[in-house]
Amino acid sequence: MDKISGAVENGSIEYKDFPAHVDEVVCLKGMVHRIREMTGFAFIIIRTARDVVQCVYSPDFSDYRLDDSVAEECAVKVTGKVVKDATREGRYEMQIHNIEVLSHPAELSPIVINKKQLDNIPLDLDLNMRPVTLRNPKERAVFKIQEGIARGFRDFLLSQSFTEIRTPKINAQGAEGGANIFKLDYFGKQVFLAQSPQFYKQMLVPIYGRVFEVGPVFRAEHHDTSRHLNEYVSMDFEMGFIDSFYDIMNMETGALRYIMELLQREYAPEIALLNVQLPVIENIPVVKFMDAKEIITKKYKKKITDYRDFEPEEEQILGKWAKQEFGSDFLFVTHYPSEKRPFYAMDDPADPAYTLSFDLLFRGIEITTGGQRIHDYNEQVAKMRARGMDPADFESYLMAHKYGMPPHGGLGLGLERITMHLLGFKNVRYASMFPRDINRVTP
Ligand code: AMO
Repeated sequence: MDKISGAVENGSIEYKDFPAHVDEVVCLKGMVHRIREMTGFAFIIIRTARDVVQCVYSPDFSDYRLDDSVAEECAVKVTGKVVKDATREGRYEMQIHNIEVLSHPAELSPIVINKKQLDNIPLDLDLNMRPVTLRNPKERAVFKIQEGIARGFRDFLLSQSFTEIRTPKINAQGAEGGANIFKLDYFGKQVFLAQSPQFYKQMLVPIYGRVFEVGPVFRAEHHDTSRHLNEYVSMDFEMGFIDSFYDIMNMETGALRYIMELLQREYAPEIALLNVQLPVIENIPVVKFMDAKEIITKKYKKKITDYRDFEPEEEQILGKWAKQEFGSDFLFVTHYPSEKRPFYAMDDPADPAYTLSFDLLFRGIEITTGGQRIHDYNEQVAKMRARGMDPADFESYLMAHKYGMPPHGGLGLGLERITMHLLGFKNVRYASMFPRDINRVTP
């Protein structure tokens, strides 16, 4: 009788372990990335889960006889001896003893993916061919780094006594207002796709104190812009018993610092491959919304046309200002006008035209919105009514307020947005593995 032990050995060595195995025979499983035939020998480059490893075929030490059965994008198991690379200082390679071909592609890819960089492929073609283009080491490195960002966010918050939650994405109400909400027919009833986990994370504060979620959210963006997706990953947290919304900004600063340290420590190959300049995070400067507007007009001589929000160009000016004045890639802007913030934002008691809320700009672009929320039931109901909302439509959300909740606040950080700006992409689609935009639902 078969018995399942629960152990799955990969049986393949990782490149980082090569130095400890010099002169030993080891096994490497991966895809044939590239074959370069030379006179009397050949380089067979193997792409493993994270590495691209140089293996050398030569009749002098290979039992295997190289023929047409090994082609690019064959899945192979290679055995051979680890040796120092004679021509590249500090690098290692494998002298191939044998190659077992596990599978063959039906066709060769129409796109050359085994160069350092995909050659000027238009974005649309890159996205259409993602199952193939992601095989390129630089393209796949983007999402390894993205893994590190989400992992850092999660690990840091777990270390700060947060509880990880998973909230529904099919909802009776939208949380963020505005027209960018997807409507869905739900067995004859109209429901909505979650724009954010806002209601649920707040409801869970009286229960778990501090909660977070990393999950998909949906925004029906009607315009094709370089920084909006219709589905993106929102990294949210919400924390109770705060003294002020500065607690939220402090927690985010700690999380970002942890993320950058984690990337430096555990994602060095990808950071090097993509030539990423990781920001050093010490103290992040803070400026009030109206003071920021004044800086934009007085120092940068830009005429302000809208005092309710920033134009993208204004955010860029502020990014430049933060870098020049404080050497910081990040800038917190606080006290946004109440009329541009959602109904759950707490107004500033000192001046209710503004809210106890903030955005975080990274290199001149918004990556986070957050702030303190209204926790008092009557105050929340009054603000809803003042905005023409019917509190009866939000009965389950308001249960949290009605039956008691602590002062609290939180934030939402767009995973693709932070990835995009960390890696210097001009378009957010490069930072989404399989982006959804107004024209795209495949692959
Ligand atoms: P907001 O709507 O500002 O706030 O969203 C928070 C962050 O999510 C990212 N983001 C997007 N990323 C890609 N495509 C989009 N269409 C898109 N829209 C937003 C941005 C933005 O800063 N509930 C609040 C957060 C909170 O207060 O806790 C919210 O969702 O990085």
